Amino acid sequence: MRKALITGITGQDGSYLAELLLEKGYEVHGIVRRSSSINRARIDHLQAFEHGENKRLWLHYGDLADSVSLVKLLYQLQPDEIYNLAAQSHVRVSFDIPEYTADITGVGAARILEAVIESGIGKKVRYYQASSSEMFGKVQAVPQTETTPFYPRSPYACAKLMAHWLTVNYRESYNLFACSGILFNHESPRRGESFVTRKITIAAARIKAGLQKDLFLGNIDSKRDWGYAKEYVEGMWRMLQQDEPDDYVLATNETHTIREFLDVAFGRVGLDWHDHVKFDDRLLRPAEVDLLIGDYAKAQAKLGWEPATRMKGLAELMVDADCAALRPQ
Ligand code: NAP
Ligand code: G4F
Repeated sequence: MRKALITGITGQDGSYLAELLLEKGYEVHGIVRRSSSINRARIDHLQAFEHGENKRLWLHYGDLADSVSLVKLLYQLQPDEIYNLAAQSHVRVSFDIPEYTADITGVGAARILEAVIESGIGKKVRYYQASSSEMFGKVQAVPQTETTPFYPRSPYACAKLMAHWLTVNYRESYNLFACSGILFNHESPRRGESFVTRKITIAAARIKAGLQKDLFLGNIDSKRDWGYAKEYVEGMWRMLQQDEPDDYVLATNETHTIREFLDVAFGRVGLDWHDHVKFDDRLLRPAEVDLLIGDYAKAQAKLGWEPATRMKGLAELMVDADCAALRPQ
């Protein structure tokens, strides 16, 4: 039975990836942070795998800030695959806590890569790094590919760039099977509530239900390449099943403004967003990423991966899920 370790298992992607790996018969281990309240809603439905004779899911306390716990865990578990998904993942927040973001999102990758070497599992393990289209920032080419130069526009993107290059560096220095997935925005009903898509779909559902009147947003002119998270975790897994480690873009090759997302989301519940959306300049960023659109040709050719869900279908399924969550059970 193959064994995988996921950092960030309680997050959007971690939960879908855990599901996928359990379906594929893996033994799955996840690192969770201690918090004052239990924070496992996204993986609660996997509890059946945590108990009984067929136990295949283990959660371990740990933190990307704590090197020793990482070395100990890797040494004890000897995983076949590691997916490093943990991060302070919010771009706007990274301007408020740049040092913390650099420590977890950037140096955190150094800690886990070094733990791979120190624990002696470097020869057999396969490592996935959750890199980001934010690294393209002020884009130097349209669409963006694996060879497009990076131009980060936030502390988050700078930290991700560090983690990306560390992944390449450890691959070249230690012959590690290490892949960097440069993923464009991917969303789902499990997306964190403070990211723009989910903020919009929750608001559309609540306004329709009469529970909320207005929605405050910042810059709604930026363009994003939005795909469906459930499909993107399949791409992560495929990267680690190749003969050689490499870096891949996962994207939809479509871009849309937030205004367009608003059209679909509010349209789904028969509302006009112009009647509800208000501008709040506190939601603007010191530097913005205006346009992202990814070319996934390499992933398609080498991994046989392609996205099935585009922005319209994605926005609709998210609104439907948020409406359903408001109905009495
Ligand atoms: P997410 O929902 O914000 O999940 C982040 C995960 O990291 C959570 O499980 C969180 O734990 C964990 N975490 C945060 N700080 C940690 C620490 N110090 N030690 C251990 N764990 C920590 O993010 P996501 O959307 O699933 O994204 C997964 C990864 O892909 C992230 O690295 C993100 O930056 C990257 N990425 C995301 C996208 C996207 O569009 N979603 C695109 C490109 C790259 P808690 O639950 O305890 O907070
Ligand atoms: O939803 P967002 O916060 O996502 P952003 O900044 O693109 O970052 C996400 O995708 C990255 C991949 O490119 C990931 F690496 C990263 O971890 C994260 O998952 O913002 C999208 C756009 C921005 O232009 C922002 O300025 O929406 C704009 N926006 C307008 N009003 C808002 C809001 N964003 C948020 N979060 N909240 C608003 O009220």
